[in-house]
Amino acid sequence: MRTLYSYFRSSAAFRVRIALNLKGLPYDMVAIHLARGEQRQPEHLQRSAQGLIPVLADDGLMLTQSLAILEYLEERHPEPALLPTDAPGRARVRALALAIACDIHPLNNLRVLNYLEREFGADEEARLRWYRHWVDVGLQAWQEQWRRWPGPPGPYAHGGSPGLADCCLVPQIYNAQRFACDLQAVPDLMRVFDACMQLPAFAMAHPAAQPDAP
Ligand SMILES: N[C@@H](CCC(=O)N[C@@H](CS)C(=O)NCC(=O)O)C(=O)O
Repeated sequence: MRTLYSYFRSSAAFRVRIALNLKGLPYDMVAIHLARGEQRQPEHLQRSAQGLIPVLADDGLMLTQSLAILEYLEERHPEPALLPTDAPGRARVRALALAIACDIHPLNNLRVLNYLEREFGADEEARLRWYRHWVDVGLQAWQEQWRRWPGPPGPYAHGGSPGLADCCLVPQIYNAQRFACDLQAVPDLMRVFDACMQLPAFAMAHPAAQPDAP
């Protein structure tokens, strides 16, 4: 049996929940309460030396890093595919996924926001400004990049079936909504988000649907 170490609001765990659901792979969920610091407890550091979630325990392996987990699931369970069959398509989808996972999300992680507060005295308003700035510029550039290299017609990020880019985009939009970022500037992304959220795999993975949600 697989176990996902998750937290309802974690967008990196949200990516993995979507992928497991899309592929129809059952899993148990263990909640790691990030706001209480459970990710830094010795028990969790045994799973992830970085003290992060998600971690997926599968087949005797302790897998970390959401994008590596998604690629692992894709290799082990190829259908339904998260990646296109053509190399240019795969490059496009991976670039879209990585633009979120490497360039937007890490700047706004809990530990980064906490460090800004602790070491630089950033108050709530300053942290919000930081958060919104990186989401706004990141998503607007994402939309521009997405338009410049058109993929197959939607409704998803790359054609008629959801994939790796959607697994990253949807949680990032959820975060942006939570922090009242400027989503009017990214109408194309909102259309993709809305199409994804119609699917049970995405709806079931949503933070509000998680057993550890308050
Ligand atoms: N690059 C990692 C990022 C994982 C990550 O940042 N997880 C966050 C939750 S979304 C976390 O565990 N944060 C704990 C903290 O900031 O202390 C991945 O994609 O798995």
